[in-house]
Amino acid sequence: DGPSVAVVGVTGAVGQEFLKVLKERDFPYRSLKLLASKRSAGKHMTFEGREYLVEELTDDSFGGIDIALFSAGGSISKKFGPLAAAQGTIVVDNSSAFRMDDGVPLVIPEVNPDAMAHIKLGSKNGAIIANPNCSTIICLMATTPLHRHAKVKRMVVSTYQAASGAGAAAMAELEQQTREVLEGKEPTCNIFTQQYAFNLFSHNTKIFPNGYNEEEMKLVKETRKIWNDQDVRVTATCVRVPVMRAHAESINLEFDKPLDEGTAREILKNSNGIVVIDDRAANHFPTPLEVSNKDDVAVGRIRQDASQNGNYGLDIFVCGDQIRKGAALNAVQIAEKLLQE
Ligand code: 2RA
Repeated sequence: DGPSVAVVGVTGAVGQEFLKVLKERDFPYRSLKLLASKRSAGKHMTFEGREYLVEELTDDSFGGIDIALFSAGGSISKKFGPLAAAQGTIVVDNSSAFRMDDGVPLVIPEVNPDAMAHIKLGSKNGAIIANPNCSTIICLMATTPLHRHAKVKRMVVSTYQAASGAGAAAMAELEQQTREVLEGKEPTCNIFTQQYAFNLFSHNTKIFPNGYNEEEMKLVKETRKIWNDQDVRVTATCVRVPVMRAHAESINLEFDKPLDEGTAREILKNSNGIVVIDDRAANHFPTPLEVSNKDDVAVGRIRQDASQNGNYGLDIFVCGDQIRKGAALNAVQIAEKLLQE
């Protein structure tokens, strides 16, 4: 008999994807508890042939729960994550609340599984394991296999981020605005302060004194923590683009030793969770639509950085589903790791 599992934030885009992924991967839960805010509690959900009542999240929700998957925003994670861990639950948290805490592993199972090796299911001590930010997961899924072969000294990332990263309401607003604009109407702007359809804009997070926004600083800081390398130089520009649910990223890498594009392509072809789409003759490279609702992160445009001498630099283009590998799949894979003795 498997673990008892709770899903916190079950009615959100990621919460719903948690259920989808648990089902598709036949996760062996013994029991399932669906938790949401007071506003969403009371709904009924049918899942894997069983009827569930969505319960309101309270301090007492976690008694007897082995694993809790959280995706209900940072404030809910901050309030209930430690409470659940104190009751012996292992929390896998998709929010940014604990990602940079020293005692909290920040994990991409294909990249740094050892970071969570000390956390054991069934021990009376609970724990919190943090799911990295989606743009970080997608970036590091593609770059870590190369980094393991030739150490990355510097990484420059430009992201093209989907509406789903701002939640289900943002996806709905993009669709609504697109219809409105095509009908010659004023676009409805509730989630974003400006027109999103047929437009793009700097990521909708706060700007720090250094001029970077929060999304960019997540990429910088989370990369250093996950690679356990405080010296790697990372810079990023994060942009919101009118795409539904998959992020795209243009990444420039500088290595400490030569890495030719042929070797890089072979490394990536043999990397778990990666599919190489790099067909120059057909001009076929990763696209958000092609990776949407899929597990793998797609990598293409693999080429030597022409601005670098020798083969010390590479440019690549990466796409990954933000709700899946960028959030729900990665979290469920962390939960699966807990099942492995
Ligand atoms: C975004 N990374 O895409 C965020 C979602 N967590 O806005």
